[in-house]
Amino acid sequence: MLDAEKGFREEWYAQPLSKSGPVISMAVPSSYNDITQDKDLRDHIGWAWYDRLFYVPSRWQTDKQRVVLRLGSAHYNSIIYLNGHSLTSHEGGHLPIMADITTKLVYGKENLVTVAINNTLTPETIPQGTIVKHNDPSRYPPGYFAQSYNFDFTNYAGIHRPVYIYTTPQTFIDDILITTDINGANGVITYNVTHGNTMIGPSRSGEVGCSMKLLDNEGDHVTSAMGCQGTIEISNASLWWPYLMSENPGYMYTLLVAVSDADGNLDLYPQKVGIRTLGWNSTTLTINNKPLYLRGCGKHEDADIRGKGVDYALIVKDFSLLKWLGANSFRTSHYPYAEEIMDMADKEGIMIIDESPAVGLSGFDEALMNKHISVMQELVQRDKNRPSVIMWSVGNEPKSNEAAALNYFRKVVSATKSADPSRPVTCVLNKPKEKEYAASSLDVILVNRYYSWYGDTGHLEVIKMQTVTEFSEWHLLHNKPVMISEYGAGSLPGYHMDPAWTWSEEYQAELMIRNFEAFDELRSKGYFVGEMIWNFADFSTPQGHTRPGGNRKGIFTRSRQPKMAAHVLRYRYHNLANDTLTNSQAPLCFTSVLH
Ligand code: GCB
Repeated sequence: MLDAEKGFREEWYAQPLSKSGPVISMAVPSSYNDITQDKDLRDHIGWAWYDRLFYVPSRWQTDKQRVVLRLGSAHYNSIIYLNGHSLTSHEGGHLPIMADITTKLVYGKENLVTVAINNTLTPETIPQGTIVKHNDPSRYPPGYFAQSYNFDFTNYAGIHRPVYIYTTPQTFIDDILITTDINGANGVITYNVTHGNTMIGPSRSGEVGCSMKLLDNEGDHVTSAMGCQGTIEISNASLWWPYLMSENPGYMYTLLVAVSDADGNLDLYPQKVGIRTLGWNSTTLTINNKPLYLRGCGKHEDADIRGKGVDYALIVKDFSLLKWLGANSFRTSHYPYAEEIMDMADKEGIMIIDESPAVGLSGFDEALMNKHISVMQELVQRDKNRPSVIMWSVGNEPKSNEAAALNYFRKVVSATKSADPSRPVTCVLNKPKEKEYAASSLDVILVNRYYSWYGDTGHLEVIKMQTVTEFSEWHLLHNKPVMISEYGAGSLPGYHMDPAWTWSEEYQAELMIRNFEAFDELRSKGYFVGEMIWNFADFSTPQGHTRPGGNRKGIFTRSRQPKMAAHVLRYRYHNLANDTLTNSQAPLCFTSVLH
């Protein structure tokens, strides 16, 4: 029988793990699931242990450096030890974990960091899951259990993002908050810098000062300012525009923040700043006062071998494909993505609907709500300065037909808005609008609909009618902008059937084209603000009889090769981009190609 607590009881963290038993090599960052040939490791539920020895120079101590350990993320529940002592813990994957380790290090020697990670999901975690215990001894071995969860992607586990140890001076920049505005042709940057002090050694922290230098995207000096809070106005500013909405998308200045104290400590941080405004009302989303139409994809952090581990080549490839498609946006379905991905989005002018890990929630009690609010606060804290982030999504497909969802989402949305009043807040819905309790709290209504796939399978001819009716009614009911956040069909690359048949490339492509007819009609009504195909690429899911090798709704294969659908979408998105540039709402003429 499995002894989950053994590592803690035997204090595996007190020495290198290899002294407590056999260890295997593991890549960081990566999910551990698909790295080896071992089925038990792939399907492991419970604690996994990592460790690493690292050398710390004594210079860091003589220079009175503050030292920080930062993990980009670890999934799901992590306990971190340093040199055999408990350092910190964190619940939830997809968001960073940080700890000041200055006084816990041994300088001029090797140090040991140990991380215990547990991927178990329960009704109290976000996302939720259930451990199903099978107690029938005639059918299952003793103690047999399985993890189940209500979402459609593999619960990959491990240290998914880079781990850094970095230093700062003992007086350091703790946080920077940037907001931007436009005043005629001028850009306005408002900044608020907070600083901290480690209190090692004497310090005159009262005498800390801040100074700012603003550089343009070539690195040339634009202007300077003094003070930890302030406003900078830039004449004839270059604005941050989305891809294909300007000749020069993703323009960013660098605010070089300097914090210094009377002891000669100087901390510098080059904060990227994209100047842009967002607006929203009952029909429209705007960026820099121009109406926005989102042409995008739902995505996943997902690849073979690596699972959800950060992979630089894959990040660059995905952005290259997004631009090839003519997409201007994606949703970080169904959890916050790596900061390396968010950096690319800022730089390339790709807009992001930034989603929390709250996928498929139910139950809606106060404890879950408080946890959900903390996750939203952590997410806002991480991504608040990113020009690419144009909307927060508090979750995907909650069971918001439960009456308790009303109060729950009011509070989660309102807490998100207090954390950041500058962006609209949504939640991605799928319940019938007649009995739905989250929508009334949202700024923009995002709905997932799979007409002619999960319902009326094979009847592509009903898509237009059903989609137009559905989305018009959502708008009518809530008087808010609406968009389709998921639609699509599975297809097996190379499988062709004409006339179109489910799972063929033709079916996927024609289903999209029928949807486009509906979207164009909805656009002409003036409140339909975007469309996102499900999904950018095929991705891994739990094994199941409706998931041949995973979810196959990708318009690209898992190895990022285009299916017919990708070419169809590319044609549409580039046309839409031209259409948006000329500000016309006219429907496109592409819809009859496959008829
Ligand atoms: C959905 C979910 C997404 C699934 C998709 C599907 O509504 O939001 O996570 O993968 O449907 O393919 O069924």
